[in-house]
Amino acid sequence: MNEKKTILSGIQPSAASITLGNYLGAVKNWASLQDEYNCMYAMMDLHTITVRQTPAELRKNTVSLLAQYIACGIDAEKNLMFIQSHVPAHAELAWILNCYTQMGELQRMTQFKDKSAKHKDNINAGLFTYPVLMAADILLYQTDLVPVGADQKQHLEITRDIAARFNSIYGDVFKIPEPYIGKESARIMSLQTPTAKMSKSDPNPNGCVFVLDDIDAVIRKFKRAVTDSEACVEYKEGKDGVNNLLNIYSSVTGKTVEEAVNEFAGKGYGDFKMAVAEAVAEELRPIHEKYNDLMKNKDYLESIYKKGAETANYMSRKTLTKVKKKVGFVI
Ligand code: ATP
Ligand code: LTN
Repeated sequence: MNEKKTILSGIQPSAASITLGNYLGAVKNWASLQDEYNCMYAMMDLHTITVRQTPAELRKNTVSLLAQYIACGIDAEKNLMFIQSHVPAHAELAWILNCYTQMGELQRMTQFKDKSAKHKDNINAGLFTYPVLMAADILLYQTDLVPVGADQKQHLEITRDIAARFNSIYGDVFKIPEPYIGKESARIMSLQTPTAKMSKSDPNPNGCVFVLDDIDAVIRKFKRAVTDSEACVEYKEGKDGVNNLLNIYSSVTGKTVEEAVNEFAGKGYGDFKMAVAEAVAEELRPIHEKYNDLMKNKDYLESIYKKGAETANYMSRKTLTKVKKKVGFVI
C-alpha cells in the first residue's frame, strides 16, 4: 500500500435513490477526495436491515446505489467499492466490539432515539447496536478520515471512543479516525419542514429531493419549498427554509452564501426558488445520463463489486486477525 491516507464511508441502500442530502453531504465530497486518498466506499446493506426491507427491493437498491456512486463521480478505477455483506469481517468485528461498548453509550445516540420513535413496532437490537457495526466498518481498515454529513458526528465520536478503549487495554490495534464534514452541505434540510434533516424516509414526498427524481419533479419540489413571509433573501437565524435553499445553491454552484445573497438582493422568492431549482437540475442532468448508461451494463457493475469484495476481504483480514489474537481467540 502506498502512503496515501485511507478514507472509508458509505450509504445505506434503503431507498431506490439517494437524496440531495446524501449527495451534497457525502458523495460530492467523496469525489473531490479520490486523487489524494485511498478511498473505500461501501453499500451498507447490513445497516439497512435495521429497518424492515422488501428483499427484492434491497437487492435492486444495492446495485443501483453502486451505479449512483459512479454516476455521481466516484471513479471505479480510483476507488474501492464493495457491498458490506460481502465482507464477513464487518459482522465479526462488530460482534467483538459489542463486548467493548456500554449500553449507556448507545442509549445516548440521537439516531437510535429518532429511528425507534419512527419505527415503534420494530425497535430491534440491530437498531440499537448500529453504531458498533459502523465502528467496525471504519476500524477494520485503519481508516484515517470518514467523510459524512453532520448527522453522523455522534457515531464518529463513539467509534473513536470504542477504538481508544480497545487500544488502552490491548495496545495500538486501531487507528483513531477523524470525521470529515463539509460546511454548507453538512446538513441539508427537508424542503417542507426545514427544521428536520432531509431524509429518504421523509413522510412528505415534497420534502425530499431524490438524485434520481426526474427534472420536472425536482423543479416542482423546489417551487413548493417552504420559506417565510418576509420576502427577503438573506441568511439569518430563524429563516430555516431560506437558509437551507441558500446552502443548497451554494453547494451546487460553488459560490459562497454571501455571493448568493448578493445575487438575489431585491428579487422575490419565486425567482430565487426557480434559480435554486435550475442549479440543482443542472447538476443532476449528467448524473441521470450516466446512471441510465450504467444500469444497462449489470455485468460491469457486478465486476466492480466482486473485485471490491475480494480486495476488501483481503485488507480486512489483517486487522481482524490481530484483534482475535489480542482478545485470546485460538487462531
Ligand atoms: P435513512 O433515511 O435510511 O436513515 P439517510 O438518508 O439518513 O438514510 P444514510 O444512508 O444513513 O442516509 O447516510 C448516508 C450519508 O449521507 C451519511 O454520510 C449522512 O451523513 C449523509 N446525509 C444523510 N442525510 C443528509 C442530509 N440531510 N444532509 C447532509 N448529509 C446527509
Ligand atoms: N451510518 C451511516 C452509514 C454508514 C457509514 C459507515 C458511514 C454505515 N457505516 C461507515 C461512514 C462510515 C449513515 O450515514 N447513516
